[in-house]
Amino acid sequence: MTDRSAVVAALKDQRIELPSWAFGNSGTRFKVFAQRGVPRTPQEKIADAAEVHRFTGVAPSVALHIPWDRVDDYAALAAHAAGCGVALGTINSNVFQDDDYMLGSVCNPDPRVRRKALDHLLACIDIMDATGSRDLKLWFSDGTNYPGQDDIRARQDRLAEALAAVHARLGPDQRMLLEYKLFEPAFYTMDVPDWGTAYLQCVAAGPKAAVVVDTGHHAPGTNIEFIVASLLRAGRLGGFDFNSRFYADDDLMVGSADPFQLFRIMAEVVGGGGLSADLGVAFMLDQCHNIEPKIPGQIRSVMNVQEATAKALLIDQAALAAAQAGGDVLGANAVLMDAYNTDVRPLLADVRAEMGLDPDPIAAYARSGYFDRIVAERVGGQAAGWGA
Ligand code: LRH
Ligand code: MN
Repeated sequence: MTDRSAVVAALKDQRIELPSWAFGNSGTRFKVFAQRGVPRTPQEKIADAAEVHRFTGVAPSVALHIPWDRVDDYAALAAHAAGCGVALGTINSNVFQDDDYMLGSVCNPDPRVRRKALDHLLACIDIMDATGSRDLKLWFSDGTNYPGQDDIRARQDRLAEALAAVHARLGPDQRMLLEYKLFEPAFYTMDVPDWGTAYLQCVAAGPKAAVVVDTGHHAPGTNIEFIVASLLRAGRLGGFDFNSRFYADDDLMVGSADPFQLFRIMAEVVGGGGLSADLGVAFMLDQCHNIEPKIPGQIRSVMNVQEATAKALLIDQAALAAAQAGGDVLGANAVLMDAYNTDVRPLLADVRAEMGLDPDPIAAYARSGYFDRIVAERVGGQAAGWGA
């Protein structure tokens, strides 16, 4: 049987990074619904993220998105975060919201535009130097809408050129994480549409480049855990942008649409040793709480990852290996399903209690009065959003 103390230790050591943009207003092309108490500044977003960490104990860092989180003094912002009890994490570049990028950023046919995009990516590394962040996350909206619009191979060459320049600028302990996405905003080709393209470009860029798996960026029916197992095996799984979806890039709460898929993904992470810090897999949330309250939405999302992880840690690996080796199809499947069908909420409540936390983070947050306080304080100013 699985060693409970090892499971508890792994759950206490779990680290889930929160996206600053999840605390701002977000929506769809149809409507962005403004919510009360929404932060107006990066400092307020970080304070809200710190509340999630206060009640879950496993979300000690916040990813920033530039320019949404642009400030004059990033070292001061890092000090502010430390004062709130969290650290600044992954720096997300943004070369998808400028008119110049209509035909692409680093893949644009126009060298002037490519230079502009590359300068932004390099500026993000300057920010990492100031915040002490390890990872630069690169997602490109680059692509084409019609066959023939541009040369697919030439765009790959342009991308490789930019990634090589970024890789060369990285410091010794810094990494670049390349995120792929099947479609949107481009609808014929995306220049980084899938894990294979991301992997090829990372290998070409160098050893500090790894792939990010955003769970909302695949064609329906894609076996994401197979991709996870393959990237882990190749030593190029840089991290996850966790969310879930029923149809496209819905950015819903991770595990809410398909908790069994999240379990299968975490089963491959656990099986491949991806929970150990030295593999450096970054577990990040990338979500939008369009209609639900944002801080409780993030708390629930962290809990969903914890539950999937706990179930994956409870897989009886020895029994699984024996059944697999013996060709015992039903037996092997049953081992996994036993773990998945285990109610891990009591175990996680115990883990929280052992961490000095309330066993029920959602209820504890509701009782804290934090929401009423920020609603009262955050009057005036411009609520944060995607600035699109
Ligand atoms: C693109 C994406 C990317 C972010 C953005 C907020 O769809 O997943 O990770 O930059 O969402
Ligand atoms: Mn993402």
